[in-house]
Amino acid sequence: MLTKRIIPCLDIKNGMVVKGIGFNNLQNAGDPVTLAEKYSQQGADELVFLDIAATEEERKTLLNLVKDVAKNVFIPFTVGGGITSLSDAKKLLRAGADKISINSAAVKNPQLITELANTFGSQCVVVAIDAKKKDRNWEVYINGGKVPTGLSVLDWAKEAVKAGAGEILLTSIDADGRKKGFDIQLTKLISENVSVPVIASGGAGNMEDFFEVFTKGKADAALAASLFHYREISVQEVKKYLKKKKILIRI
Ligand code: 0VR
Repeated sequence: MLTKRIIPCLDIKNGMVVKGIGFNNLQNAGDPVTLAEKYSQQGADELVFLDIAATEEERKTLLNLVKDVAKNVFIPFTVGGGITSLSDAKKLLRAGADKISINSAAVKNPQLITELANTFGSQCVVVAIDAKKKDRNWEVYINGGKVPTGLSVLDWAKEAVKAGAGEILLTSIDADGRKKGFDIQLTKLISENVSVPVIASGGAGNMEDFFEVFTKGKADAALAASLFHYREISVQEVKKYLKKKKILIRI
């Protein structure tokens, strides 16, 4: 059994960390490199940087940010947001990112997943899926949670893994930023049906939420933003709590 991973997420806009609720009302949450160093010192297993503006200008900022982080932070980190081609991915990996995450571009062109996996290896390729509850199912949204695709999350996750995804980053838009807990049903459904690690994302509000998503949700890793950025709980405290609850964790 692999150890469960705790992954702080730094959503980036105009070079600063931002955080909102349900992908809206973004507030400034601090400097990315400072926060990244803090989380690394607190014992985070990995980091995710998500460029949620994903404009051309922002792309250059992100590249410089990746270089700065790679110089100062020594845990694996994933970079996502607006990646639409092999060359985008190559620049970010060359700058020091360990993995890249693709979302909208993968839905529009699943072949890109295969090209990335064949070029850089599946272990570098995270497919991010933003999910919104629809009746008794979940629908895939793209473009920063704004555009419904009509795709079932389960079908898309299976297709993405078949295309070469090495990991699934599964975000509940409904839960995002509310600190009311992860979407356990969604996470369990995907974790039970794909053969690659699933990172649960969206809604982390307290230490019990992590325990629940690792046990009932069967997640391999748990991502959180608001909870950590607003300093309500540290990564260490979460890890100490999980260790006491007999969850296999790196401390
Ligand atoms: P928390 O619920 O605060 O832990 O958020 C975790 C996760 O949902 C967010 O870090 C991030 O995935 C939200 N994503 C996006 C976005 C936020 C604003 C705009 C766009 C996006 O495209 O993923």
